[in-house]
This record gives sequence, C-alpha cells and structure tokens, in this order.
Amino acid sequence: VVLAGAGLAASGPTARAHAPASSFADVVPAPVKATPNAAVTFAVTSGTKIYTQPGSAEAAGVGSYLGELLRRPTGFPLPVSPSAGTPAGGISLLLTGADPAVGEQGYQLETTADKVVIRATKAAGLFAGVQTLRQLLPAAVESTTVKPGPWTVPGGSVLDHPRFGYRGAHLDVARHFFPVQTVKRYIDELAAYKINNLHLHLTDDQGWRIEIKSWPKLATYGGSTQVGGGPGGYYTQEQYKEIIAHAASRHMTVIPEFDMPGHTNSALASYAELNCNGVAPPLRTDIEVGYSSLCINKDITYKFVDDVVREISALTPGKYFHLGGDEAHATSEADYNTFMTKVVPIVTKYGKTAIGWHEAAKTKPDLPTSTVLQFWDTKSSNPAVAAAAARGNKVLMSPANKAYLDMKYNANTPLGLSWAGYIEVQDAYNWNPATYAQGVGESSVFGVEAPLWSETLKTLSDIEFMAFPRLPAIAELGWSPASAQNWDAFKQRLGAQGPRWAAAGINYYKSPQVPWR
Ligand code: TNX
Repeated sequence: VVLAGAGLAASGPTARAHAPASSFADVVPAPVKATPNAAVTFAVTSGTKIYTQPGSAEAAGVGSYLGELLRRPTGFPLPVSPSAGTPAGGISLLLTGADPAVGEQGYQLETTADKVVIRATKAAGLFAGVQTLRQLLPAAVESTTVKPGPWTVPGGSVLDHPRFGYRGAHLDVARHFFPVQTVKRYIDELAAYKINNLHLHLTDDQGWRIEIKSWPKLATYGGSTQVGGGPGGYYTQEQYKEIIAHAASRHMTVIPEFDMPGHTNSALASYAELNCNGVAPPLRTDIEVGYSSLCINKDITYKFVDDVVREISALTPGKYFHLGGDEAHATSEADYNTFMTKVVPIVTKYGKTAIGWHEAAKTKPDLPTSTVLQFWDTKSSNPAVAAAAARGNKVLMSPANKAYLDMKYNANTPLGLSWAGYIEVQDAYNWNPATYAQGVGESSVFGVEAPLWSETLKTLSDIEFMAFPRLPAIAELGWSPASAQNWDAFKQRLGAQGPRWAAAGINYYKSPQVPWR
C-alpha cells in the first residue's frame, strides 16, 4: 500500500481521490485492547456533528479541540453541541457509562456505521480517546489545508488506559531559548502521543528564561544570551501563563524546573550578592557543566530561592516543582546536604511537591518520601536511588542512554551529543521502566520522561528531528501495558506515523530501522 504523503496530497487536482484508511493496529501508543469490526466503517462527512457531555465545560473543551483538529483538513463545519445521547451522524464525547477500568485518564471508543462514541470518567480520558480517533482517520487528517478524504474511521472498539499516570517530555529552553510559539507547537505534537506533562528546564548556566518580578535582572541580564552567544530571551510571566493555558487545553501539566544549586551561572552573573565572594562572574555561552554553585552559607541565597519558588508557584497550577540538583560538582557534599534540606521545605511551603534529579537521593538526612527523583543514570545500579525507592520515594525514569532525545541516533546525526551513547529508535524503545534501575520496581515508578537538552538545538525543526521518532517510543513505554511491548510490532505502528508527520510538516528522522509507509 502506498500512502499519500504531504508532497503527493498537496499536488492539487492530481491528488489521489482516496485517502488510505487507517487501522487499530497502527495506533501509537498501542491501546490496552482493540477489537476491530471489519464489517463496518464510519465516515466523517459535511453533516457530521460533535456532541459533548451536557453540563461539562471540560468535555465541551475537548469537543471544540476535536472540531478545530478536523475542520482544517476536511473543511467541514463540524458544529459542537451538548447531547447526553449518541445521535446518528455524531462523534459523542461522554462522561457517562465508561467501564471503571478506564480510570481517570483512559477511555472507551466505539465506532459503528453511523457514529463514534468516546466515553471516559474525566475529560483527560476523552482527550486521550480523541488522540486515538485522530490516528484512526487517514494520515491526511494532519494536513493544514483541505484535502479530499474520504474521512473514514474503521469499525470496532477500544478500551484503553495508561500504565503510568505521568508521561513527560522535558524541554531545555535555557541552553537555547525557544519562543512561545515553538513551545506551543511542541506541546501539540506531544499531546498526540498522550504525553501529559511538560517539564520546562527554565534556568541553567547559559540563561535564565523567565521573569521574576522581585529579581528582575535574572531575566533581563541573565537571559540575554545563550549557547553560542546568540541573543537568548526569556518568557514574561504573562507568556508563561500562556504556555500553561495552552498545555492545559491539551490536558498537559507544566512542571517548572529551576536548577539549583549548580547550573546557576546565569543567576550568579545577574546578582553579585549571590556569590560567596560578592563578585558576579561573566555570562557563559559554552557548554561546560559542573562549575557553578549558589553560595550555601549566605542568607540571601534562601531569600532568592524563596522569592523564585513563591512567584512561580503562584503561577503554576500543577502540583510539582523541579529543583534540579544535578551535577553540583562545585558544591561540597556537606553544602549540598545543607542546601537541599533547606530548599525542599520552601517548595512545600508554597504548596508544591519537589522533584529533583537523582543526585538528590544522596541527600542526608533523607529527603521526605514525597520527593520524586528523576533517574538519568546510564547504569542500572544506583544504590542511593534504590535506597530512596525502598524508603518510599517515587522515581521518574529517564535513563540517559535510552530516553535522552538529545543523544545522536548514530555517528552521522548532524545534531545532538553522544556522551550517553548513540540512541537509535529501537534502543529508545527496548527497555522496561520497571526493571531498568535496580531496586526501582513497577510500584516505585512515578512515570517515564523524555528529556531534550538543547546545547545543539536552535529551532523547532531541530527539536522535531531529535524527538521524532523516539518520543513516540518513550510515550508508548509510558502508556501501553508492558505485555504489549514488542519492537517488531512497534516499528510497524511507527511506520504508519510517517505520513502523518509528513502531512503535519514535522521534520523527522527517517530511521532505517522503521518500515516507513
Ligand atoms: C547532563 S542530565 C545534564 C545536562 C546536559 C545534558 C546533555 C542532567 C540532569 N544534566 O546539564 O544538558 O547532560 O545531554
């Protein structure tokens, strides 16, 4: 079967009349249970209507999102209105009658000849069901211009829910700054694979990327450059709210990270008083790590942390605040312990739960068991993380040699780093989040996250090239049951995504491991 890619479909009058149909077997992440009914097909037509749960603004929100998604390629009106029933000719998004097995994030989807019905217990589940429906439509549904269709959905039913409640992507906006539009677009691309958390790495040695009203020079001076010496940039608090609102409309939570006590040169350069010697270092545009540290024994350090956590927590609806804590090579062990012991309670004071990179597991005395540790090791044996898990801390899995989207695919990849090795898509897929780290079993796993560090990445196109196709691999590890994990089946499903990315204009790496359609 030859599928119409963007190039073909864009060729106007000569475009093929029939968009090839999609199949339940091609959905990424693989659903828990899909039962095709080859006897029937539903078609979205100019008369199709979207119906949403009466009285639920959130369900209406998912309905209007679906309408926007489908209007672009179809050109159909697709009106959205409330209805408790499941009228013929409709796509219904209902918060009633779902199998309790779907939980808070799952859904059921049923396609018959005359309708599609998605049921969930929460709007997040409806949103996940809409992402599945999107992949059941022909790839041209991702086109930004009107295409001929037909817009068929295969008959059958799906029961689906995630393995882990937290499925994250991380974006480093500090090494290179990315404008709001780029972040919004990445959010949209992530949401298609049921990623529900965006971890924004907002500060690092090379740049401070968000306005702090009580410490204005952090953004205006500390944000004024980036790796390679470009102009950098920062988000105003209004823009940060805009990113959060956009993420929320995609049922995604933003996790802000302020990396401390290392990775802080941009703050130290902005305010001389934060330095132990009272002298501000110059801004840095290289990619060294491990040379900067906040001054652990100055009171003003904790005033600074308190102000940052207070201002940002007030703007952040999500429950988590990421404190960094990685690669603090310029901070002594005793100082690191002092610092973490003082700042975790500041996060708690402002109503948030702390996340730290896995080095924080070594903190003495032990951090509270509510602190989530983000595992980025390349070795499976990390005794401090295992001990923390045994105490009850949850671990967010992002091993650098599997989940780091900034590692090169191979020696010829023009972007990225290679300190954790080359990561082809099969490597990104073939590991189990619940057995990878010794002593961190299924019940200790908080979730899975795909970090994207930006030392070498300057544009949306660069981001996309590193994230696709590996991000969907990590997304499937986070969502699909462990029993569904199978590289040979996954690479087929992944191959079906190629025409979707082409239609959407996503710049992806055409891995030779994948049978692209
Ligand atoms: C290590 S992973 C870092 C980052 C770099 C990254 C590059 C981690 C917690 N720290 O500072 O950007 O490697 O791959």
